[in-house]
Amino acid sequence: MKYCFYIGLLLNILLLQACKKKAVAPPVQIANLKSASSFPVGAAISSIGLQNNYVYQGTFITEYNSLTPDYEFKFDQIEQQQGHVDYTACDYIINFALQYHIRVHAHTLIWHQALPAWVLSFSGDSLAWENLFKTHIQTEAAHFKGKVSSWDVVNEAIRDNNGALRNNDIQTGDGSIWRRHLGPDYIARAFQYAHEADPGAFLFYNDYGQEWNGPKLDSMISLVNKLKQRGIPISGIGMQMHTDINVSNNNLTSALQKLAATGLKIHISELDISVNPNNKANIVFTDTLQLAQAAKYQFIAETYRAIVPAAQQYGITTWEFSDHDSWIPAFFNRKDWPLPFDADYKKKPAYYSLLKGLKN
Ligand code: 9MR
Repeated sequence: MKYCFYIGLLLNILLLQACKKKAVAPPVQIANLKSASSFPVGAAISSIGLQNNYVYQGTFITEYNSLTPDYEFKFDQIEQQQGHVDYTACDYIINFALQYHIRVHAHTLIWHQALPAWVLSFSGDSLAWENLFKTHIQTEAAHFKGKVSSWDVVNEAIRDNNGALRNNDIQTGDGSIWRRHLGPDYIARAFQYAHEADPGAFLFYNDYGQEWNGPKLDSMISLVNKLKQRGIPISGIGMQMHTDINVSNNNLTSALQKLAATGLKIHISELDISVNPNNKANIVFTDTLQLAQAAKYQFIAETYRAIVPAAQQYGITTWEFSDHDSWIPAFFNRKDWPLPFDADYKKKPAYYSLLKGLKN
C-alpha cells in the first residue's frame, strides 16, 4: 500500500513535468520559403510533374507562391500546327495556380527557340511575318488576360559574343528568325502588342548572362532604357541566373546594381547553381560542394534584397526546384545537382541557406 502511494506520487511528478515541458513555446521556425520572404518565391514547374507526382506537387504548394510554366506556354507547344491552338496543358497550370493562390509568371511569347516547324519554314513577305508575329502574341496574351500576372514578352534576344541582337545566323542556332524577318524594332512592337492584348499584365524582357557577360549586360540595359524612354510598356527585366558556384560575387553584385538602376522590376527568373560547370565526368557531390552551393544561394538572395529596392523586387524563381527535374544534366550531358531540393525532393543545404538568405 505504502509503495503504491510513492509510485502514485512519482507518476504525478513526472506528469507535472511533462505538462510543464509542453507549455514551453517551441523555438520559432520558418516553415517554408514563401513565408520567409517579403517578395514572391517561385519555381518553374511542369504540368506533367503536377499530374504525375504528388511529392512534386505537395512540395511546390508548401514552399512557393509564384510559378513559371517550364515549357507549356511556348509557341511550339500551343500551336504545333498552324491555326490549331491548344491551351490544354497551360489551362491545367492556370487552374492549379488559381486553386492554390499562386502567382503565374507566363513564359514566353517571343523566343528564337521552341518554335513550331511551320514557323521555321514559313515563307512570306514582311507584312505576312508581322501578321504571324502579332497574331501569335495577341491570341495567346488575350487568352490568359486576367489569369497571369506577367509575361516574359521577349526572351534571349541578345547574343553572347558582342552584345548585338541575334540576327541572321540561324544556322549556328544563335540567330533569331524574328529579328531577321521583322527588323530590330520587333522587340518594341512585341511589348506594344502584348500590352494591347493584356493591359493589366507586367511585361518583362528576359535574358541570361548578366552576371558573367559585361557587354551583354550593357547592351541589355541600353535596350530597356531606350524602350522606357520611348514609352514602350516594359515593366521589368528577367535575370535568368543559370549560374554556378564559381561565379564572382562582385559581378553578381554589380549586375544587380546596374539592373536595379533602370528603375524596372527585377525578377531573378530561372535561378539554378551548377556545381559541375566544367563537366567533370567522375564528379561526386561532396560536402564541400554542397556548402559552396548553399553559400551561393544565400549570397544571391541576400544581395538581391540588399540592392533591389522593395518596389522593384518581383521575386526569385528557380528553374524547377528538385535536382530530379533540372534541365542541366540532360542538356549538358553531365552529372549536376543545381537546385535546392535533391532528386528525392529532400531539402539540401542549398535550401536552408536560401531560406536564410530570404530572411536574415
Ligand atoms: O527547361 C526548359 C525545358 O524543359 C524545355 O524543353 C526547353 C525548351 O522549351 O526550355 C527550357 O527552359 C529554358 C527557358 O525557357 C529559357 N531559358 C533557358 C531554359 C533552360 O534551357
